[in-house]
Amino acid sequence: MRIAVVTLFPRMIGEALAHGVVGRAVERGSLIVECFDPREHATDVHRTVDDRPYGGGPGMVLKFEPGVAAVRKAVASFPGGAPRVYLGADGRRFDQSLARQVARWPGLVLIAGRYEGVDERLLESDVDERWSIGDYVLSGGELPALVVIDAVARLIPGTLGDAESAEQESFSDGLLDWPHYTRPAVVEGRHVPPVLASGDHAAITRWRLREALGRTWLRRPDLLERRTMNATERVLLEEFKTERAQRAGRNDDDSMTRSHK
Ligand code: 4FL
Repeated sequence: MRIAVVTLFPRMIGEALAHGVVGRAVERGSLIVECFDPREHATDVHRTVDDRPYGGGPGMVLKFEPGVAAVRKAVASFPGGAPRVYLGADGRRFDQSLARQVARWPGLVLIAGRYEGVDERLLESDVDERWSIGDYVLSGGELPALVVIDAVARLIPGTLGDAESAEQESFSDGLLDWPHYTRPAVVEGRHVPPVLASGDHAAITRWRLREALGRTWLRRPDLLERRTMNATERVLLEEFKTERAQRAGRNDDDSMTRSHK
């Protein structure tokens, strides 16, 4: 897959994609990311890309001409063109289901704006979609573009190893992850759950699914509501709730609560 990024800070993009799982996908060529910098399309001696907003106020606005030139050059770099997506707080929420769709597209142009803004006429004339990664104010669209690229890259064949890819498709889809542990077996009096060292793989699988269901129920009930549980899952979640209630009961009338008062 190939992704073009229109950005005033191309080094931010290149550096961030040079590491880890995504870095290997780039090295291998299964992911190609190319930046298009509006500054290269500035026509004056100062290479001006922004200007003061009409109507006054603080901040600068990305000028139409260098911005549009960069977007059009990015689009032209795809044989059949590509969808143009602007990253902005007013966009459609980018989530895992959108990431799955995008992973099947051959190409994509991501346009990173600046906090102060981009001339609206560029967004009207040269943008197909607006995506937001969440409700917070950032100084630019580069980090959101990187978030989109990372999430999509993990889903294209050849990025993850076979084991990791299989896991992604697994039963725990749509749930929060289960807890993870590594050696040593005890740290500061905290023990690894014994089942994980039992060698009973069926029991380990059940425990992981129970924990994933339980955590999702506790921390992100909205995710559970969007997902239908099968019979096994309903049983495991009930087990989680029962164990949790028993633990809370035990902790009520002894040391835990009183000793900390
Ligand atoms: C983009 C915030 C996407 C959230 C400022 C410029 C943003 C953003 N999702 N804030 N771009």
